[in-house]
Amino acid sequence: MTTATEPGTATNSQETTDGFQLVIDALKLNGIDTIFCLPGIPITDLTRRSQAAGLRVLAFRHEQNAGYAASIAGFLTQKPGICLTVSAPGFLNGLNALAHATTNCFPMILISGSSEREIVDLQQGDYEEMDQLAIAKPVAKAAYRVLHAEDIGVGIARAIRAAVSGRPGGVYLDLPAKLFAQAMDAEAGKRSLIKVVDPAPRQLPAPESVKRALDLLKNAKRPLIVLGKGAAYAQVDDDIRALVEKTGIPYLPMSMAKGLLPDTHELCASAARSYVLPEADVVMLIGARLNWLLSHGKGRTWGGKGPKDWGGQKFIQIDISAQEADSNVRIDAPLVGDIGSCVQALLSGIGSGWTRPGNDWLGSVAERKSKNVERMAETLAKNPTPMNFHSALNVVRDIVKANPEAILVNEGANALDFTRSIVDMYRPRKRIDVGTWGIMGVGMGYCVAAAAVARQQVIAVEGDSAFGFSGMEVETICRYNLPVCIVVMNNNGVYKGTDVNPAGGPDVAPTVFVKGARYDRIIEAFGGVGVHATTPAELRKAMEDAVRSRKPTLINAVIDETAGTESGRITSLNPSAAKKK
Ligand code: ADP
Ligand code: TPW
Ligand code: MG
Repeated sequence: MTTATEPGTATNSQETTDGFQLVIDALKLNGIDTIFCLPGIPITDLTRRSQAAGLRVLAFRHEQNAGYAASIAGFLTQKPGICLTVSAPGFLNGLNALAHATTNCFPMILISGSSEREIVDLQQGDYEEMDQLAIAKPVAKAAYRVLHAEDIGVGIARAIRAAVSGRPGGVYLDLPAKLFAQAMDAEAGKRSLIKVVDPAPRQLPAPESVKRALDLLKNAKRPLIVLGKGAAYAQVDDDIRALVEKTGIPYLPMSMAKGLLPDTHELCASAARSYVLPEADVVMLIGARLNWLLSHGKGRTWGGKGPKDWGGQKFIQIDISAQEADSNVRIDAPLVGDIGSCVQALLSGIGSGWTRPGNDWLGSVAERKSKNVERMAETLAKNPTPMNFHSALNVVRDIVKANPEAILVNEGANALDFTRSIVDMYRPRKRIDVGTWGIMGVGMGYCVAAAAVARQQVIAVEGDSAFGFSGMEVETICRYNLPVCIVVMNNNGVYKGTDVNPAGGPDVAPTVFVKGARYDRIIEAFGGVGVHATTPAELRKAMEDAVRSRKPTLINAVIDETAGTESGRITSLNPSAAKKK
């Protein structure tokens, strides 16, 4: 065991501390109160002692789910979500979530125990040997390793600052097994810790950038605001609302920005998306990237003649990352800074003499909206047998409306796309979903984090395939008795349940699952409430009961297996065989 002593300290106290304790003390000192983990060598005692020290320690059945939970806790709280894993395989299981956090700009720290450095570096075959730091680097915003107990304070401080400052992201912290048992003088240990001052400092936009943006906006005939999940993350909800309402500019919320202003707001253009994107002449992006989710800012979606042609609109982009502008198309007015400061600067620049967009623009948007809303209402009113996505989601829509504080978790293909367009959100940061990568598997991890961190009722709408990626965490949800109501949209497979094996053999097609599976029985194994629902009425009753009782509930909602489409709304991204073209 190494004994670390503080250089230059003449009088040391009698008491000692160790690596385990210093990690816990450093986290607590920085306001971290929850750890998402899966115990084992060398971090088992770290999980035990963290719990003993008053941290909430939530243990999962697979590290990927603990990691996703940490990532979304970061999004919801602006504090880095902490995921704690064992070495090599545990680390790799958590790595997916670290990459996810970086991709989605969520602050998260993956802390992994690792094996003996000397053995790993000589590749002599240690228990769970792996050069974890090197593997984490390409997918992390930053990656650090701590070798000495007296550096734990610095290591945790750097990890926190890296995770939350500037564009948030995933940070890896490598803690070799030997570190935990290192003892050092308790007083010196205490002094070695750092309470991070102003971890995510405000970044003010330059006045000339603000003026450039305002000049563009003022001269716009058909302006549009796009709100992304960066705007939701920023927690400046009132200012964003004031900006929209003062300027009178229609806005389009990206999926996780839904509810930043209520989806029922008169300026919400969601129901007229395919009209406003090509028609707008100036588009202001607030915390949203022009990636695939926005068709890279060009092509037919934006009114371009060909699939890669620019549609002719000018862009203003508010983002904390100075590198983001021009990543896909020209940004005429980049506004670099934190969203709070940028929006405030715009608000004060607008002053009182602002002219709202003309009625020709607002009227056309409103007209398209009401037509589409009417059409949707007709579809939702139908009650087909078997139940389809629309008739089931009409129920979810009502339940969310009646419980606007509930957090909606959503993944799947059709189960995702239909929910996003049918279920209105009314409050900020209440919708969390597959995010930038469109990944399956975030579901149950997100449920645990949302229930534990936000302490709200959680409603999860899950494709049956999507649910399978993290389904075992239903036990975790029951173990912690979390108020989570999971609705599995069971259409017997990926996209739909109707594919047949083209070779005619005994194996079913790769997109098809066991027909008529009873997902509701899974939760019953752990003492939760399982419900098999084949009609909207049964689904409604089950959801109402779940929300009232706050008991862990899983509803197997039987959906017409022919109802979905291949890849949901992103069929066009699916490469089809050359002969089919
Ligand atoms: P969406 O998927 O909703 O379109 P993205 O994840 O593509 O959103 O974009 C989020 C953007 O928000 C990122 O470019 C990120 O740098 C930015 N961002 C995150 N937090 C802030 C903040 N506090 N201030 C400014 N920009 C932010
Ligand atoms: C980690 C590919 C995209 S959507 C999907 C898969 C497997 C499941 C769709 O079926 P589901 O929804 O959930 O039943 P529905 O309503 O359309 O039937 N692996 C990862 N991420 C992704 N996105 C995939 C695979 C995929
Ligand atoms: Mg399905």
